[in-house]
Amino acid sequence: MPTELDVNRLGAAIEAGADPRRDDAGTRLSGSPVVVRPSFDATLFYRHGWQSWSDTRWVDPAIGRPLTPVPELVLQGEDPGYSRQGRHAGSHVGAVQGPDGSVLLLGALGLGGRVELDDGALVGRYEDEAGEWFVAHGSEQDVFVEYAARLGSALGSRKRPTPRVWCSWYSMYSDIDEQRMLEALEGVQGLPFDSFQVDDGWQRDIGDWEPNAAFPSGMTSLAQRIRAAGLLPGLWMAPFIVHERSSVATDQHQWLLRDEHGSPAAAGNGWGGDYYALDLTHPEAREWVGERIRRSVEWGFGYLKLDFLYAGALPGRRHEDQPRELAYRSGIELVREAAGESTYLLACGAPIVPSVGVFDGIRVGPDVAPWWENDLGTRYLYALAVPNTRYAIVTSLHRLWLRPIIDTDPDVAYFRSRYQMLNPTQQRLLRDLARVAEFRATSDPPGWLDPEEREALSAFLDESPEVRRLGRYRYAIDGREVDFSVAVEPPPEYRGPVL
Ligand code: 9PG
Repeated sequence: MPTELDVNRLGAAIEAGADPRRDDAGTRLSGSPVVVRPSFDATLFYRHGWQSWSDTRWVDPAIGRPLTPVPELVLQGEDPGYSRQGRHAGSHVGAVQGPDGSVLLLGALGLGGRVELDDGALVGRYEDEAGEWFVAHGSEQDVFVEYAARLGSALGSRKRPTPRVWCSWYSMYSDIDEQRMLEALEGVQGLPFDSFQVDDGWQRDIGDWEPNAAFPSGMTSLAQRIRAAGLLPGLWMAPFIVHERSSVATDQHQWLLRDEHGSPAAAGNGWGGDYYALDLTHPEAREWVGERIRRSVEWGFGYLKLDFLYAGALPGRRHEDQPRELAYRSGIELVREAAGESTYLLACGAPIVPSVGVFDGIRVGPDVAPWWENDLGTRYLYALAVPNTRYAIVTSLHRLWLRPIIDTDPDVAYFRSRYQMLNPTQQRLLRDLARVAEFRATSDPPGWLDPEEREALSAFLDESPEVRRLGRYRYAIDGREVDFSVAVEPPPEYRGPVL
């Protein structure tokens, strides 16, 4: 018989879980599994994706389908092992909404927690050592605020001024060179940016973090030019992955995460081949990562966008038998130590909760794109993390509760009409999301903007509007009401051009 331990008028019965005790806003318990059964029938389940790009939103448990078996290719962004099970499941935190709109939340305060919806109950499990849980029942706003506060106490939080960033990716993609960077730098003069960030394309290879032939003057020189322009030099790196053709992958087999057969574990496919994950418990691999980070800071970069970080937390065999998210945590702590306290570290493609307290900011959704939706990816393959603005908005919007403990980067906003398939309303929605998330970035080279668009960008970077939350998807921005539900449930006429 389950014992009713509704210590705080929880709206739920705790059917499994050790040592339940009162907390001023809910209940703490420990163990694995813990089972928390709402006293109501769940009408919605909050599914929190594992890493930056993973699907995060409220799903209807009756008709919303969990991720179903689809080719491995499209599982990118999902936590391996959880995406193929038949139940709705998420990482670290899950919640259900009742018919009266109240929300019951179950959230892990440690690294390896997973929450699924099983026969109407929230079931929390730790992958390895059992840790602590926080349970609360109340308004959506309140329970997530309380969970974030407890996560901040458990894992730390770093709040410092959020830089306004120009990033090269969403206009030039990997087609960058020194000349193009200097032209863009010239173009942003007079616009109120704080950081100028060079994205993917500067390096010789993934795992070979030296400037390629397109950057003949080297990275120190580029960083100096950026600093001389009054901006904080920013650089993209993917320090936890190595391409199969890189010298680390070919020469340092013992540094790689292994699968059950002892072969390098697959971490993904891109840049014309497969890439592997570094084993962050291996002392020499750690030394190498630290060295790469220290060097980019020595080059003069004070803002690092560190990408594809999930690789450090993939399941596999490691030099030291540590839980995978603990290995990740020790890897990012090493990165922080190498980068120094004053370097702004932005995590991308990163497990969300395990990154809290170490990074200054984190990407909270998949990549935006100059189009609204990618029908092939989202509709037919159920690969919601393919670049598309609609799901970038949806996922980011459902992660804004993290803002008190880590900067939430919803990705760039667009101001350009050139190379643009988003209509003006869709572009406005993306800018409003940046205002609500309080993270402002764009990739538009000022040379692509007409005077009016440049003016809009300048005003956007300068303003600090008063933002009020009016509902799950409704906000007032300086008194102007914005409704993001058009992205969550777009009316047919709103869907706009597709790929
Ligand atoms: C650079 C880019 C940008 C971007 C990042 C990340 O294959 N994939 O699934 C895939 C996902 C995301 C992605 C690239 C590929 O984008 O989010 O801002 O830095 O890397 O390569």
